[in-house]
Amino acid sequence: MIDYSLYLVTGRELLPEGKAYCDFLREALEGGVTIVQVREKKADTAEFLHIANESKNLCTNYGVPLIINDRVDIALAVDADGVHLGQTDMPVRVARSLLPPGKIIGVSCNSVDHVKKAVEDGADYVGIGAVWATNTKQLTSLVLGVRAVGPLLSALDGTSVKAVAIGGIKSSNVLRTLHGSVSTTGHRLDGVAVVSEIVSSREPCKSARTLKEVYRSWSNSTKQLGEISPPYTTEIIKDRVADLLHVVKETKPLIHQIINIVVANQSANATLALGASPIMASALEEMYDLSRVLSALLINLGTVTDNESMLTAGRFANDAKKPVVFDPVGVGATEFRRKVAAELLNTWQASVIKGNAGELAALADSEEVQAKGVDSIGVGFANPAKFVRDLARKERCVVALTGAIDWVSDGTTIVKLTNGHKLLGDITGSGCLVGTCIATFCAGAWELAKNEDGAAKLVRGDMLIGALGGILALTIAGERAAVRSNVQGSGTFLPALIDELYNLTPEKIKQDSQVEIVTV
Ligand code: 3NM
Ligand code: MG
Repeated sequence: MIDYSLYLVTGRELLPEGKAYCDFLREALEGGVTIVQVREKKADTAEFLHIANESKNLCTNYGVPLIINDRVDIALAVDADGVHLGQTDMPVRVARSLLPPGKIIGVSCNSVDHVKKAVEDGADYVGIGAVWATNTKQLTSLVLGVRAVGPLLSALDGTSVKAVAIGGIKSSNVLRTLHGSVSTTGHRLDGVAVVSEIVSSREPCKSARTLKEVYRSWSNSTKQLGEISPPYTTEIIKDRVADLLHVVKETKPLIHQIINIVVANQSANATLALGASPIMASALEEMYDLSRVLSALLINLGTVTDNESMLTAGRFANDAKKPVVFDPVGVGATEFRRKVAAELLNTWQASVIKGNAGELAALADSEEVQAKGVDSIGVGFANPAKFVRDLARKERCVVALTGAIDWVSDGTTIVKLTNGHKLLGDITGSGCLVGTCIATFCAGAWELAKNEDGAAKLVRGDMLIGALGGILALTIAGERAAVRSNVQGSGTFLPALIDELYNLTPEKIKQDSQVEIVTV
């Protein structure tokens, strides 16, 4: 059995000034790399052979398999454990016929067709990339992005072919890479392959250790989002949501919101009304400092002018294992918004994605529901329960589909919520207010869980309960506001809504919540 978990690919040109190759490789092996590929793009045959021999000796000392990039003859000459082949290198079948039995053959893949072909041809593993942008290699195809790895892994279902991801993997994104690179069938990566993060490091041993530790805690974690959901009942949901309101009032969490100008004021007021503390900040320079003190981050795509801040804030929040709530307002409206949303979701892991049918259809590339500007048109999805569950599995987070009926799923449990009032649709920004309320309840969930061990998780806290809490708070407040005798229409409804959020109690939530757990 080969351990693919930390796959080092060499690149001598990236060694720090003055670092000898053999010293670097020894330190990397000491740090725990589990398999080594010698990749020499410029060396002539004699030099390649020399480096391969040196590598073979070191790897043998550490009991680590050695793979040779591209050159079957070099692999044979040094009795390496296998070869790695690119799409334009020697075909797998030919390499197999030249190598002794039992040697490893790996293939670089960046499409489902590549993976299918590699399986057919009898490859032992595939390298899927590039998952992130990289300067180490001139790429011949577009960067895949973490969210595109899942379908390639699905193509390995039912086979014994292993998979590693490659391209731009660093200690800062390795957990995001592992968490995001899972197929909807639950197929995960067997490892990560890196060049520069280890080769360019002044301390290759330490760099390798860090990566390996993240892999280890991730692979040991049994509770992966969308795979095992705690056993929820409607009573448990109501109790926990009610508890979260209490936690919010007790802890007054800071909710950092990058939000649009249309709704900024009412969103800040809604946050305060629930007992939390809003900060509406979007300057790039302050994203790091805020990430240290916030309890949840809301990123609302309403007026897309701060994309750099959105990218950066989400990364910092992921680093700190804090909730990131993404509201892709009007994402289907323009090509630009689609592009920005894809870039954001490929960069950080959202904890909750919240949207109306048109927005979520656009994110999921579904033609089933159309949108006009920021509004959804038509009757919605034929099977909304299945839609949210599948999108949650695909995006690896909680998905909340809002509308007359709200649907929420973590990929396993699916919850249907029927609270609400027509007047919520008659004011601007009620959807954005839901996002704000979700971020506030997710902050409560984070406060509850912040001291738990979350090494293998991207976020601490129960984000399903957070999402449900935010929706229930706003829709229950909406119902209560609408029946107030002084509410004449949408103008008087908005301040009444803020009042009802202000006066909301855990008891009211328990009493009014209309929660149903559904199956598909
Ligand atoms: N193959 P770094 S990307 C060797 O996409 C290689 O197949 C890739 O280097 C592929 O870890 C890549 O420094 C370079 O980004 C990866
Ligand atoms: Mg090659």
